Amino acid sequence: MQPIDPSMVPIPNQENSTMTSRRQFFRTAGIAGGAIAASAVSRVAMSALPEPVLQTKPDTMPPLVPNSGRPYNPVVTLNGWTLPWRMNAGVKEFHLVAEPVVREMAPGMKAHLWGYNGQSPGPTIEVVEGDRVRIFVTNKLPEHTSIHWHGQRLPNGMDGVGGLNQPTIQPGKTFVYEFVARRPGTFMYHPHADEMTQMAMGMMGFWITHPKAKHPLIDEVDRDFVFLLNAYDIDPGSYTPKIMTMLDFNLWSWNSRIFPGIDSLNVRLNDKVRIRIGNLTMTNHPIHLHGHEFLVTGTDGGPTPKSTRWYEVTTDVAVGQMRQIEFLADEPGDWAFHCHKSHHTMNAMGHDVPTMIGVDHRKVVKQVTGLIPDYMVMGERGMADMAEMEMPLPDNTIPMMTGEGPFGSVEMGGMFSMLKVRRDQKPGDYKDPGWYQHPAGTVAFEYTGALTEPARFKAEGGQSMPRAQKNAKEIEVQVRKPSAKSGHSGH
Ligand SMILES: [Cu+2]
Repeated sequence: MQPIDPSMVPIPNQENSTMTSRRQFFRTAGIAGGAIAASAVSRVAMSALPEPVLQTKPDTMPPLVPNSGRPYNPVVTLNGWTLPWRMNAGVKEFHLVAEPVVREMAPGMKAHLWGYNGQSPGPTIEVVEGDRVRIFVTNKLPEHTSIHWHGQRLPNGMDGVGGLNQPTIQPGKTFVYEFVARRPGTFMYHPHADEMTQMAMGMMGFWITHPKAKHPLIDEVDRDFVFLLNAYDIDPGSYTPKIMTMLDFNLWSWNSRIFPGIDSLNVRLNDKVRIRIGNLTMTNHPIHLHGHEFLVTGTDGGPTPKSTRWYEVTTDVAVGQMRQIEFLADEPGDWAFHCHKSHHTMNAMGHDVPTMIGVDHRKVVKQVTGLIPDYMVMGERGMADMAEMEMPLPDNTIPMMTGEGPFGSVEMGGMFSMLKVRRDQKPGDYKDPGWYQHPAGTVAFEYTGALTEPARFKAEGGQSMPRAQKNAKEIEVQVRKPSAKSGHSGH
């Protein structure tokens, strides 16, 4: 992605058409109706646009410690970043640029997406409860857009539904959104114009409003991570998502990254950790953490009342929802952290393949090889072979089950990462500490002693419930997926 040429960004004082659309916007959005004083409007019109900040790398950037405005403990966006702002007469000004981007989803695989400021998802926006926020949105897409500030309390004309709350932002135009961040919490932003296309193309981002003072329901934490659940349908070997797909996506991602491209969440032993997860896919995701129990301390509606919290290891994040979980990271190790739908921890090509477990292919293979010399049977012993087989892949895709761990292939993909808990991870250090060094005698190992007969044979006669002596006909059920076409559209 090339950095934006600032001269391409329309500046209100120089471009009449932008002024026109802006005047029209304020009229239509009903700001004159009392949401913002007239003086504020003219101040916006007078000010130049803040220079847009771009990010070209998909790395997890360190937290952006606020250097102006009220202090807070910043979040870390997984494989993402926080958008810097400028203070203008007490108003926090941000500049989002909606534009086509190239996102590396994992090393070896790039996708042509739409996003904001060089990446998909867009940068995280962080403000403090009570802040007046002004967001300039420049549209560099080939079609109109808008931004909806999912979950916020704001004047109706700032809610961003194209056609309902405002005219859409035409290509080349810049609109201004301005409101006070009224309640603390976790929010998302995404277009509300040609949503099906624009969300399938990766347009979305996170918004955090930190509490202005100590809040009875919002604890202070040592590490605060955020990421969005998103999904794409990109055929192996191609670059652009299929936007008409309703449910059968083949790339299940966190912040438009797939395992092994998703960074681990690296924390210090006994850190209090918060993770905020937003779902902008078309299905729910039961997010599961190994080795620890967590509390759901917040939703997109705000912090949860203490009486509603109980310990869990999996929490479902439904479509359009946000869940905020908190736990004490008091078990050292590399703990898996993933969506529990097994098809969502798999990359492209894990779909529409008939089940072949137990099928003897030898005769078939012999015949097919005569016609197709490279023919290969998939999944005769289960699908784990897929992680290791050396089948030539098309360009720009990665194996459906992959990722090297310290003991071999992890056989995962998609929505999978790790929580790495280390005694010597320094406060504020988010670097990957490498693989966990297990203390001697704490790793599962192969039993090499003598094998005994299974105990159930001996127990057969001694059941408390007598077995029915029916002369039942034995039935063996053979399960095979009906056809590749009928698929599994329900997951
Ligand atoms: Cu999932």
